[in-house]
Amino acid sequence: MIKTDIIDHIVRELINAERERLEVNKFVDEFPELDMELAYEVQERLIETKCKEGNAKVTGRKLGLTSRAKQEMMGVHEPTYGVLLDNMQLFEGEKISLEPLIHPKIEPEIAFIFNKEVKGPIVTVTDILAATAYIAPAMEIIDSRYRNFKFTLPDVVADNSSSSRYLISDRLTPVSDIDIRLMGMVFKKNGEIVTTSAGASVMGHPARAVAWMVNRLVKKGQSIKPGEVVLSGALSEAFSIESGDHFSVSFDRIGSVEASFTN
Ligand code: OOG
Ligand code: MG
Repeated sequence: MIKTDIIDHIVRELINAERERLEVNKFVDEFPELDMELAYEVQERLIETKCKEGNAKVTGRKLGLTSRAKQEMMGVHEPTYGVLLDNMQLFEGEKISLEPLIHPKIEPEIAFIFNKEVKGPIVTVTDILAATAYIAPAMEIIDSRYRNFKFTLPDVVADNSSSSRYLISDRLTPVSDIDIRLMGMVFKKNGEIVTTSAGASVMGHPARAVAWMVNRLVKKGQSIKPGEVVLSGALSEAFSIESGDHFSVSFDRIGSVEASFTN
């Protein structure tokens, strides 16, 4: 198959899997040419198609696999990124239906909300913080379209880094006098602590993960735009969700956010 046909094929399979709640086999076996470069091309086409056919709009971006806990859990050793769309956004207080999801997991994240453009190729932690209007507690619901949530790095990149839903607290905090590295995090499931972490678990500094992405986006002529949000990547491993579950993430200094799930 020629390259554009491979891209189209994978995009169709991934969109269909999400719509029909089906797991698909990873693509690297069928298409050995699926390297990281091609995978990001698939991701780009996937997002274009979703925007066109599903009338979705880009709200920001997400990092994936930025903490050692996540890399070990998924058996990969490099971060990835993906795109957030308006139809992925959830709001505080709403019950979240598991009905449209395949095998969702939830993870604690830090959201960056930008009020300035940030463009690579040599963006640093300081540049990211200078362009950040607010940070906020967040949770991401990931839902890999791959069978048993198993994939290689190019597979997960093609699948928009497992993006499914995201939830950001309405409490926004200016980043100015906060050392995000030292912000402790407590993650609870049904009232019990399931894991704890701190900002530094994300590549030493969550803003470093954001800078890493921005410096790669420039190869595609892309940047973070004012008003966009970026999720740092999970500070811990992810947890499977069942109907009736309630999760909360609390951070030092910036507050907490909660999510309740139903059928
Ligand atoms: C890939 C997405 C990882 C994170 O925060 O680490 C991610 C996956 O684990 O399925 O969103
Ligand atoms: Mg995540």
